[in-house]
Amino acid sequence: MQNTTIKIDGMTCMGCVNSVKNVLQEISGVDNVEVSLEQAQATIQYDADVTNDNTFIEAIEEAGFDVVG
Ligand SMILES: [Cu+2]
Repeated sequence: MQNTTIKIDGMTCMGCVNSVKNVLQEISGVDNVEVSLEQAQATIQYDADVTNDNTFIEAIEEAGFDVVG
C-alpha cells in the first residue's frame, strides 16, 4: 500500500468533503480515504499496481474541485 496527499481547492463544507471522499472511494485500488476540510486535502491509501495520483486528480476535478500544485 502506498500513501499520497493531494491538496484541494474549493471545498467549503462537509458536503464537499463527502463528495470528494465518495468519488475517491469508488476508484478501484483505493483502500482508504481521509478528507480534511480544515487542511483542504485528501490523504489516500492505495495499491500502486492498480491506480495512481493522476486518476485521483481527474476524479477530484470531475467532481468540481481544483487540485492545487
Ligand atoms: Cu460544500
